Amino acid sequence: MIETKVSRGIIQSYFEKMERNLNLDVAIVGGGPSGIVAAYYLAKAGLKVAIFDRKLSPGGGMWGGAMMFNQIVVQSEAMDIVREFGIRHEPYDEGLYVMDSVESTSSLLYHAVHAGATVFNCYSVEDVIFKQNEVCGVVVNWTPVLREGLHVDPLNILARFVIDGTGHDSEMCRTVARKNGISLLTDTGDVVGERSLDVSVGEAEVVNGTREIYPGLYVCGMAASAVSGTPRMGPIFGGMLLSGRKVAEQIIERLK
Ligand code: 48F
Repeated sequence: MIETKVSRGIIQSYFEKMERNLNLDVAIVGGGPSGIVAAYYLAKAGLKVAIFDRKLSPGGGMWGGAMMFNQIVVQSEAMDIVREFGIRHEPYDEGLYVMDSVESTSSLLYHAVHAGATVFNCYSVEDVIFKQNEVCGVVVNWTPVLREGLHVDPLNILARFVIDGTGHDSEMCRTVARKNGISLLTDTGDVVGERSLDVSVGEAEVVNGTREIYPGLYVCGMAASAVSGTPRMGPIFGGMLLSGRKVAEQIIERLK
């Protein structure tokens, strides 16, 4: 009966997909623009990479532009990435381009998945796997389980490297520091917390701050700003794209 076939098709293919991703090269926590760009370049380099995002629709803060005015701004330094993802754009002012935020977000996702990355939506990463003072995987649960406060254990996914792309809260960095009595590679040894807005400094620092913050744990995007205590930058997205590409390049180099 077609009714059973529909259900079986979903269940079989879903669990095959999940099983293929139990042992990753890179687990990316957070499918915001920086995490998606990282996934694209890592997958393009032939690495096994998955994004885990707690929302039904990954894409983070890119869908809504600013104040839900669905346009974004990207500066010329990052326009080669915009072109690589086939996002249509218009020059706006010196060194600045505007584009549709929905087209931009969906293009990032489309190309990351087509390059070979897997996206697991509705997954909340609630912890990391931590062995011999290294981060080596993620602990995942259904977002609705956590939202309902249900007492249900999570599942474990091993990864050679984990990227914290969780945005303003830098959740993975916070969790690793809080639970394991270790120091992150920051001024305080902990998450410093992002500073108030300064566009040019924030954009430069988010790229500078993209790095391995603890053995096995990298940061990109706003998580990189928040962990190091550098300014937020608002709805200009070049820094996010450049940070995503930089973290991918660092890991690709490491795994050579
Ligand atoms: O915040 P977010 O868009 O990440 P980003 O790549 O980009 C920041 C910009 O959108 C914007 C900005 C630009 O100038 O300032 O804010 O740094 O997306 C983060 C994603 O991580 C998911 C969350 O649902 C969002 O889609 N996320 C956060 N914590 C978890 C998580 C978690 N513990 N488990 C799974 N997903």
